[in-house]
Amino acid sequence: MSGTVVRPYGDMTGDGMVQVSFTLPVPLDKRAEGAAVQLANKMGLDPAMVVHAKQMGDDFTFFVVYGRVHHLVDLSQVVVAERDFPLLGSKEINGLIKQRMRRKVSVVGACIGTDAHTVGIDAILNVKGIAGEKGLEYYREFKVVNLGAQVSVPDLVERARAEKADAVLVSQVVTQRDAHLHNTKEMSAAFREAYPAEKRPLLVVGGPRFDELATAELGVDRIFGRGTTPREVASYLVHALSARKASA
Ligand code: B12
Repeated sequence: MSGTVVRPYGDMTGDGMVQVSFTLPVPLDKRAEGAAVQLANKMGLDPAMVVHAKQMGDDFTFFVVYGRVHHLVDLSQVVVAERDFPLLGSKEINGLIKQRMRRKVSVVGACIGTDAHTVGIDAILNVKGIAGEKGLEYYREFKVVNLGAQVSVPDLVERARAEKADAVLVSQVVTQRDAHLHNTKEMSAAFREAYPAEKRPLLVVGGPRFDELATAELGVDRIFGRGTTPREVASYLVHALSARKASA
């Protein structure tokens, strides 16, 4: 095995052992366990062993299956969204906004659609922040309006206009029936319709289940995934807004 090729580690290095969990719409019995093993085999786990099974209500069973996969991962072939801007401290960020924008940066944030999961956007925007970092409200040079939960796209566009937003930050946590993708596309289309290209605010979405590489597909400028910290977002905004200003 070369240095860039790896396989999962379970009990011993390179043994290929993985654990997966899923729910089948059947009550718990021997046949249900057999069905879970068959599914795991079809997923490429061989051998596969049910290590946990718990009936949920009358007609469902939750399984944890442990087994061996024979696939290898070539690290040199992995494509990810790399951070293409420097990670700055709060003093530097405030200083650069003053120097390059010569005014405060206006940021409007919200959870859109029916999504009421505000903890993520609050972590990025509110002073309390997350992971020991303060949110954007703490930065002297950001003017932050956090609209909270279940904001409609037309209301978001209207408020962005009223606040002369430089950036609109949207959170989407619920992914059932791809709601996060549909809502984000609706939002980006509405901003494109409402603004001439050079005046449109930066569109930033975040949430734990986004693919950070999907910006073009969703029509946004940047996507942030799970574990994002406010400093990363503030650094990105300074970088992207400065670049825009320089090319205007
Ligand atoms: C707390 C919580 C709730 C609370 C929300 C309270 C609140 N004010 O936010 C309540 C109880 C209201 C709730 C309700 C529901 N919930 Co809920 N909830 C959770 C839970 C346990 C934690 C979410 C959370 O706060 N994470 C912590 C934050 C800090 O993390 P984060 O959101 O990922 O944010 C970070 C990054 O993603 C990123 N980020 C996020 N947004 C943004 C935005 C921008 C601009 C940027 C830059 C970055 C960024 O930065 C953040 C900081 O690092 C999760 C399960 C879990 N453990 O994740 C389920 C979960 C999200 N909920 C779920 C569900 C199904 C629901 C309900 C539909 C349940 C129901 N049947 O009623 C309702 C829906 C309500 C609604 N209308 O939206 C599912 C979603 C499943 C799916 N695939 O869509 C989850 C995953 C639970 C599960 N395993 O089933 N929920």
